[in-house]
Amino acid sequence: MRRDPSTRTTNRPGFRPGLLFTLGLELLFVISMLIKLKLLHDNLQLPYIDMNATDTLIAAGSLLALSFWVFWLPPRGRVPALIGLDLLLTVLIFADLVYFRYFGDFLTVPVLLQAGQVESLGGSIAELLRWHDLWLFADWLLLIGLGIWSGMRRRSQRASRLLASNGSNGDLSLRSDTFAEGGRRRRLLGRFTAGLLVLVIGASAAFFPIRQASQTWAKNLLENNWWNMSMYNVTGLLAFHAIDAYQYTRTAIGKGQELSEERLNEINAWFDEHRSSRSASPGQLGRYQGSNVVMIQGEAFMNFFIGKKINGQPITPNLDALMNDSLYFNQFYHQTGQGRTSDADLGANVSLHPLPSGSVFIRYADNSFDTLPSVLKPQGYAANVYHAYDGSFWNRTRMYKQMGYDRFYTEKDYAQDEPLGWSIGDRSFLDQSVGFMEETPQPFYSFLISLSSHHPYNLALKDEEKLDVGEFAGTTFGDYIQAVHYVDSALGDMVKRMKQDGLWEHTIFVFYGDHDYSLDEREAAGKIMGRELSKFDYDQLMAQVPLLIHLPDGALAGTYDKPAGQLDIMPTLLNLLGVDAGDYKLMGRNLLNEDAAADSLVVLRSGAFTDGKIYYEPSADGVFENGLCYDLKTRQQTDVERARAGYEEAVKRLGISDDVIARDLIPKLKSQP
Ligand code: GP9
Ligand code: MN
Repeated sequence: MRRDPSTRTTNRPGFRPGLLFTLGLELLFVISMLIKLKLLHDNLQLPYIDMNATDTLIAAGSLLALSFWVFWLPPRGRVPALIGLDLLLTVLIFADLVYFRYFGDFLTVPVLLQAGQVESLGGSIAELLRWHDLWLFADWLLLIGLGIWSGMRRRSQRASRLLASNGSNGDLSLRSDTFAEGGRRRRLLGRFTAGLLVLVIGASAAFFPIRQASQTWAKNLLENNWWNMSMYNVTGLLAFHAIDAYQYTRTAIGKGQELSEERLNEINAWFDEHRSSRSASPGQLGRYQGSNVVMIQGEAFMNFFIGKKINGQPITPNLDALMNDSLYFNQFYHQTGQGRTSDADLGANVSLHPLPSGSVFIRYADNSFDTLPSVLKPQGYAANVYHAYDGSFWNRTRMYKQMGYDRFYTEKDYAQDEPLGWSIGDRSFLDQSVGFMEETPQPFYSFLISLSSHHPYNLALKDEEKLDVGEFAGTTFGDYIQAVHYVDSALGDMVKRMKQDGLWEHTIFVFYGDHDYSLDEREAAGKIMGRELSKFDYDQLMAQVPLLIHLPDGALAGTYDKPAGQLDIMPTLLNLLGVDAGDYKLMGRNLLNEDAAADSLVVLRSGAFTDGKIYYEPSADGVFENGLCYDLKTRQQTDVERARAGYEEAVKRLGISDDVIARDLIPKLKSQP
């Protein structure tokens, strides 16, 4: 039967999710995702980090910015697009939640690409799931309904359109086409403007508060991120992932850029020229082959109070005693940058300089490095790392896996029997760690990172652990002295146990400080040292930490005043253990090299350096001549020209190290003849 044209349905408005409807859907989407983000946040139970109004604004803004394009789609695509986006984000939030329960961290692009880490969740995934996680999927019921409904609407629309076209009349349809054309254009413009508005509003709501934070209390956040959780605290989950993806891409592009042949040759030539500085003196290679190595990195452990007393009481009696049969380097420098503890770790275990900004542990954790554990393992060593704190701090979990350790013992592995400061006290930490070592096959390399002497140093110590710090009582400086005294005592207990348990005589024991104590206390430090300190004295003091090496038979003991730095630890140890450090692309040198002409330059990340005769402090503007050069004998300023050659070499080294890291060069350099 032919239908009367006047009853045709062409101009009857079929179901089209108009802008208002889309806006409603968008609102629903944002609200439901906000609820999920809040659910995730509450599950994380992060101390000190709440989800306040600004965080909610950032999250809502991120959601709008993520979904603005939905407005640009033809009406029938909008419901499926929002459903798809909801599914994707829900999966992301859920994956982050599960990953966090295990690693205390969020998924990042490198983690996803390095499937190994996710795999290691393996069988334990089921244990990481909770029934209440189902709330994250509650809106899917609604979405399924919405999907079915929108599908049905579309089908019935199509059917009526078909019907209408069957009964169309040429003239009329021409006229209505012109009409429709105008309407389509208007709708397109409306769609485009609405999408753009949503994008601008969303991006602004997310961007401005993040920028405000990163310019004030979370300064340099993007470059110098030390913990994904603190980044999350500022950016929220979605912007965190966006920034992570951006940084990953930027790093990958940087890595992918080919270095010129000339630059590669220059870098190779530098490592070749310095080969003998890294190698052992004749007859020395492998003097302690097969010994265990226990290396402790002391938190904020400086050098100026070693061997000193306060009110007649020794501050570090245990280290002082250990010094009698150890090598003590009293002109030893930390070479850290913004990556602080992680940079010291990198210097000692990888023998490369840290970066000018950020932490290598965070930015280049998927590089291929030659590390103390990775070089020792083929020699038959077990290699473990111990730190009784959150494994994700400084991105350690990932970095340590990449560095080749067998196992990373984190706070989860330690009995919380001595709560002190950020974690358990170092006494318990060191003691429990020795317990773990005793179950480890020998020889082993154990790297331990202490924590009790962390800023702000106000430990609730028991009375018998305290020193009488006199005039410094109740000050941060006094608390610091108390804290390092406590750590010294914990070290003493550890050495005692190692001796009792028969480990000591098979072990090279190393202790060094990671970085300065971040206090501007020139006068107080001078009082401990028994002399007034000049500005230069204090600058130099802030750059120095102790290095103590105890050899299994107590040989080579004494105080060494040659300049040295954290990067020198790895080559020194490798040679003692029978691995020629000359074969590896390390930037440090062997401190036991007896060649008098051996290189003596110690370069700090700031560009400051010393060769034992002079000490150069660069100026903030980076102009060589504006830097200050000090004569270490007179301790007075001297002609800056004396520092020129050293300065050029220092700049060269930092540049080489930066290239090696940013271009992930170690494998390439090793493959070159
Ligand atoms: C935390 C610790 C501290 O795990 O290593 O790092 P820091 O703040 O000193 O860099
Ligand atoms: Mn530290």
